[in-house]
Amino acid sequence: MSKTVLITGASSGFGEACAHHFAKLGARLILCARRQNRLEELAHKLIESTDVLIEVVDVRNNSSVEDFINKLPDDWRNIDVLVNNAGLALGLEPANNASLEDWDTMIDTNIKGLNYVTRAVLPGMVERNKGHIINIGSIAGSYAYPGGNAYGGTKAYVQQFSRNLRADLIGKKVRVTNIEPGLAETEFSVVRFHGDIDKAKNVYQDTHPLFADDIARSVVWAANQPEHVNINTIEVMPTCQAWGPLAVAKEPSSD
Ligand code: NDP
Ligand code: 8X3
Repeated sequence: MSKTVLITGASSGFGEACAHHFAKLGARLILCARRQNRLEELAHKLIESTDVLIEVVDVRNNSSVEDFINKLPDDWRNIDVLVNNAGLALGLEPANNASLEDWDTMIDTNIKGLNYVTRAVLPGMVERNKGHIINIGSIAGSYAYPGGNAYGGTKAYVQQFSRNLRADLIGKKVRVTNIEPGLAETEFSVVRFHGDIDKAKNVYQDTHPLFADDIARSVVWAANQPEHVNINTIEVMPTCQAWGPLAVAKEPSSD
């Protein structure tokens, strides 16, 4: 695969695993996230198998996203695959108790950040009539669960935005895929619980969750389809996860 792949949120979890999988196929990698040390460690591991460019970028900051994309060296400008992976959940409180600041951070990252990177990269893809945007949505964008509130809302946005991108790109050879993982053990829950490792571990205890490699395989598979094939959506759950019954609140009668 002689493609140039840009992965956001490459410093851990799915993004880091995608970097390893794409590197194995010989793709050139542009990796970004906020934690420079993590990116450097990853680049150090990958550099023997492929060319790697790292950049510290906070996707919430549109001017730094634009700067980063506009100032890419000439031989890195033609991005073939964008993996819009940077994102997070914060909190699992019911909406009436949830932190508005957490809601804003999720919206700024999962929605606005994804928009900024897409808007910066897409014109080049359209001009070259070639490219693939792979968004990382979530099952939380399709199925509601207690405490999912704003996080699920942001991933519903990713789902519909992905479809609308396809509508805009009709007639162009630019593909769009939304990958919707279920329960997956990464740093996701540590972030969700603001660094409470025990609480995060408890989410996966006595389960066999997805791991980052499971999702990276789906991402790479979608990217490796022949150019006339667009994988619209991939929804992936661990076998131990399924839907429950809809909740019904019972009110005991007074007589
Ligand atoms: P991780 O916490 O392991 O990885 C999240 C990545 O996003 C990190 O590399 C982090 O890097 C990056 N990131 C977060 N905020 C920003 C920002 N403002 N700017 C740039 N990068 C940022 O979690 P996952 O790998 O699990 O999550 C990846 C994606 O998958 C997310 O969009 C998440 O919502 C989604 N997802 C996760 C599921 C799960 O159960 N794990 C299931 C379904 C979807 P840094 O902190 O260095 O900036
Ligand atoms: C992460 C999956 O079910 O924890 O997006 O929200 S879930």
